[in-house]
Amino acid sequence: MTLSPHPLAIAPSLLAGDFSRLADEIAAVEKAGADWLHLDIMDGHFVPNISFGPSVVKALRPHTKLFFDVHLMISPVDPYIEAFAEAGADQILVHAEAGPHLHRTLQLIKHYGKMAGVVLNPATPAIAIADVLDMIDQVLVMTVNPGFGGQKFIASQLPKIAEIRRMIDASGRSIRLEIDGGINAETARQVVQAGADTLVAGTSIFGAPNYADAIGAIRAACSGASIT
Ligand code: S6P
Ligand code: MG
Repeated sequence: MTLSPHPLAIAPSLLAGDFSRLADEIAAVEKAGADWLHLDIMDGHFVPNISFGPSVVKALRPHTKLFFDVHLMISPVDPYIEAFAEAGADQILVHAEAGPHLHRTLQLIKHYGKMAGVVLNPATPAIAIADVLDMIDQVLVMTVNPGFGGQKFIASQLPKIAEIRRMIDASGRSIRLEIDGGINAETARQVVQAGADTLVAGTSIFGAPNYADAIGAIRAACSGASIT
């Protein structure tokens, strides 16, 4: 197994930010050293919570140059791809569990010129992405059941992360491996050791008194982390 060729990217999840001043929160994490911004879209159907939609993404787009990593927890998802693409998403992530036609959904994301990723819930095996590896830019492994921020990291996902790292390496393609749920300095190191290169963190950044310190702590914990 090899280390990811990608430099570590840290993507604060805006879901844990103060919703009454989202633009300020984005500016603060950008200044604090965030690499990307992760935006969680929930529909109250695919997941038991509702967050915000494309109009909010569009309103936030002019406020930052950060890469918009848009995590769609919605079903059906195809009718909304165009709206999120036009709202300013840079990458659109869809759940393998959200519908029967994942390949078609990924084609649609590519049609709109966006980077595409597949998300796997904790109960979904790695094999679910095997036949779409040739058309994706990222795999996102959930280390909580999606729906709410602030949940406990599910450590049983570590072997799956390592398995997906091997699949990506074998594909020879440039595909990022992102992890989402319960990420803090301690769990960040574990997932990077398993092969991750991109980390979503909500509560551990936006819940911290100093965002730069929180991002720095995650980065420091991962520095030199070697895959075992
Ligand atoms: C999981 C959630 C994730 C978010 C989350 C991470 O329910 O929907 O997709 O990215 O906000 O938050 P935290 O607090 O676990 O880092
Ligand atoms: Mg997310």
